[in-house]
Amino acid sequence: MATNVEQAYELARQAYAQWGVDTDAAMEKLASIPVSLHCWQGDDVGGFENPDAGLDGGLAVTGNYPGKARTPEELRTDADQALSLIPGTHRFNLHAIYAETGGKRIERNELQPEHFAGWIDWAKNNGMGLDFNPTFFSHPKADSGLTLSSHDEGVRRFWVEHGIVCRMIGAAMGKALGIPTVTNVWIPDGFKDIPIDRKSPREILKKSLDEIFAEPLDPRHNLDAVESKLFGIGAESYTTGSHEFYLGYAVANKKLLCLDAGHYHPTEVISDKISSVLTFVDELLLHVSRPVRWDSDHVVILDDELRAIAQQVIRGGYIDRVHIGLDFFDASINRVAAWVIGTRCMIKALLYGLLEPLDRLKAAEREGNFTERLAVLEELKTMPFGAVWDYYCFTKDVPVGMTWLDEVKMYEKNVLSKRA
Ligand code: RNT
Ligand code: ZN
Repeated sequence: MATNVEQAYELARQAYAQWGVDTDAAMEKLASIPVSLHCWQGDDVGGFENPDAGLDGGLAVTGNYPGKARTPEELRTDADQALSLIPGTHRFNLHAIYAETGGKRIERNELQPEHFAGWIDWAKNNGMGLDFNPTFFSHPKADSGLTLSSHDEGVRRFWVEHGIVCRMIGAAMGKALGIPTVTNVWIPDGFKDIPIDRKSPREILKKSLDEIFAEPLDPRHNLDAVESKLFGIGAESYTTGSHEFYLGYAVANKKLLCLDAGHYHPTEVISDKISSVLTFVDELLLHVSRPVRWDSDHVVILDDELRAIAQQVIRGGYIDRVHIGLDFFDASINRVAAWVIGTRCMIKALLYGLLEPLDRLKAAEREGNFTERLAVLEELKTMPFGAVWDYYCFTKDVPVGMTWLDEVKMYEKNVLSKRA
């Protein structure tokens, strides 16, 4: 006896087939697209370097939902719980402050691959790739607000060394796992008030990046990305690493550009930037986030922009050139649920994009038939997309529909609530 999910899927399959869309092929493609889950949703960007260090760098996590992970083991267990509720095989994105140093204080410019051995083993057991980020914030040497763009040579050098060791760690991860790690540089550098000199911090940043990237690394192990930003809290007037700065840097130096959905003016969207940037850079990293009025890093939901991002990746045939990562942190709700909701939404958006009758839409547009283009796009919105999504979850052995929340609630009762 076919289950309801299977029956609903069969009807949906037929409905999409009438549009010339092969739902089975779409699901097969979907299963090949990894989404990189960011470790920092699990503990409010805390890390394990110093439990008392507050978050800074212009970032803010609000909320104090109980049960946040306090150790690497807890964070991995929480991530395992989330991953068990997300269809497909994905990736995990770490920050340098998530190093495991066995209680010893290891300065950030002295971190080694061995400090991430626990993560590498865990990723290997899960069949997942890892991504990585040097941490240029929540550290006394970042207190001035400037790191790689600092005029203070001691400070600058420290952070250059941090960038260098992090690339080596990224490459070690990629080598151990047999799949490249994307190591992404984001720095908080900027000024609260209007600077006199907008020029020299950028010249210094360029020099620092050149030093960090001086050693060529095998792209089968490590890929370098650079992430721009418009502003941060306390750095509202100037950001050294602006969009133009890093776009130029990525083009000139063959680096990946990271587009974070929250890092532009409120009416700018990264869905429109993907095809522009990919005309000039080989590969992109996405930090899929949800800015609400500012770079608030809300949990990703299935909104218009999320679908537009996925559509652009798929319509452009860019799946092999775009690394999809998530970047949000909400401490006001169950953190495991936040991962599950955001990641499932990202996957849903990709599926939605894969279920478009692309040839027909492209043809209509080329013929100037904008009536048909609009009509088709609107009809698609009420197609039985949910039945395909449910069936995808069913075939991937993860909960269909809301039942995943029951598992999170149980996990909260049995595990999270016991963390004092
Ligand atoms: C900050 C950037 C950056 C961070 C993470 C923690 O605005 O988006 O990607 O969110 O590195
Ligand atoms: Zn980001």
